[in-house]
Amino acid sequence: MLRPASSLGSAVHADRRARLRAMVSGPILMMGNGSQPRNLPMNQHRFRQDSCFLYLTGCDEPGAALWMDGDRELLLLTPPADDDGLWHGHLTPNAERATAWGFDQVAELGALEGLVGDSRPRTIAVSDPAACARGAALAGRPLRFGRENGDDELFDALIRLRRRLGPAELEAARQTAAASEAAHRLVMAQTRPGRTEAALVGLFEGALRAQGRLTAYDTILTVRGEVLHNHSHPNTLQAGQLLLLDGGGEAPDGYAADLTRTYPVSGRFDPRQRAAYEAVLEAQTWAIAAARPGVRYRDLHLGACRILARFLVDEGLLRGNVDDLVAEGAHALFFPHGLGHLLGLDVHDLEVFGDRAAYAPGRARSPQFGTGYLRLDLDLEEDMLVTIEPGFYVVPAILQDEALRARFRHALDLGVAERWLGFGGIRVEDDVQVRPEGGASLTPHLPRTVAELEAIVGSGGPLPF
Ligand SMILES: [Mn+2]
Repeated sequence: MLRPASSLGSAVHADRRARLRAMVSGPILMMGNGSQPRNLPMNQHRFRQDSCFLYLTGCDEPGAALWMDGDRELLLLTPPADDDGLWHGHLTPNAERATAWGFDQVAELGALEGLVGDSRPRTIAVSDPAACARGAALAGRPLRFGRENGDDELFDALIRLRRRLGPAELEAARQTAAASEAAHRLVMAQTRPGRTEAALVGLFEGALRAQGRLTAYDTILTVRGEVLHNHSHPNTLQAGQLLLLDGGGEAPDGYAADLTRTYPVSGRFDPRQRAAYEAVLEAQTWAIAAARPGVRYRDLHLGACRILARFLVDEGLLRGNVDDLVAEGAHALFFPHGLGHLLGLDVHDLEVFGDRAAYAPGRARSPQFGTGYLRLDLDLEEDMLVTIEPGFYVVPAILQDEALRARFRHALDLGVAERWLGFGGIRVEDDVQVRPEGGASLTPHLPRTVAELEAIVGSGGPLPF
């Protein structure tokens, strides 16, 4: 079966390659990922192409490589096996497949060593260990995915190209966000006491599949939202709980959505839930509106922290001056993560390059608990796509931590905090295009306010499971 060409079209990828080659001299080798066995050789993990390779070629076949030397751009592909027609339904020759990806010149992947010779090309690491090792041998340098990423100039150029999204990319992201919105709405409508997390995660991921999407990351759907990356779904929903759903689809050409909503299982926020929810929503609304070119992302984070700290003081959870509490990091006892991250082909876009892509030169991670988890500290540029995702969590592991208790003894009212244990967590997350007039959510109509959520939760009909 011939895979569908990327919806972006091969001219977009050809233009990206031309821009990259104008930025970086010398031969360039880009390895694609191979297939990875899961529990036996023929039963494989779902294939995901390397994002930089996908960015430059649109080719989502396993076992491919891109060779660029002088004026030459060559796509290397794995030829079909003799029995591929039987098992996989295709025997399409390499040349025909390469044409579909917009390449005039094609070779078999086995020819790679002969092509590269001792030219010592620039290359970067990929997640597939075998392809990564092959790239390392060809480039004559060590490569470890996410650690030793290879040629600095090459990946700095890729960072500069990928960090701002073009119109076609924004449209791809918008379509995936729309499909993810539909899946979120379905779960909202089916949320009620007695429903299981398993049924709801099945509905969510099924709704993405039904729209031609897979998940961009493991879905977080839980009544224990205070566990930040909770990927288990063992619980039955009970009245009085909050359900947190952090999930998004991935388009066939790779662009991700990353959306979170939190709402009451019963369909009605109780007064305490409502107060906390309104504070998180106010922080998010403020930060989205403030996401303009030239604004430092860390300042959005700290502004959101101040709004949340005001709520924490009003509730008696913290004592003191709001600015001082945020400066010393006390807000992180209840909002321990960063405000968000870049979004694009990767759900944490470009995070494989570490903070090099997401922190401006001269900026480094804060040593402070909480702010140290901030994934992004750039001055925003028009058409960057970022998430804005403040939260409020009552985390036993934080409130029972002796070192944190000691450090914030003057600020934290433990007696009040203990009455909040069992509350769970709230997060509200949108995907936001940076615009001069203020950030624009890709899903402005996904229910977000208390009234909108209370209207939709539980409104769906019966399910057969
Ligand atoms: Mn996110």
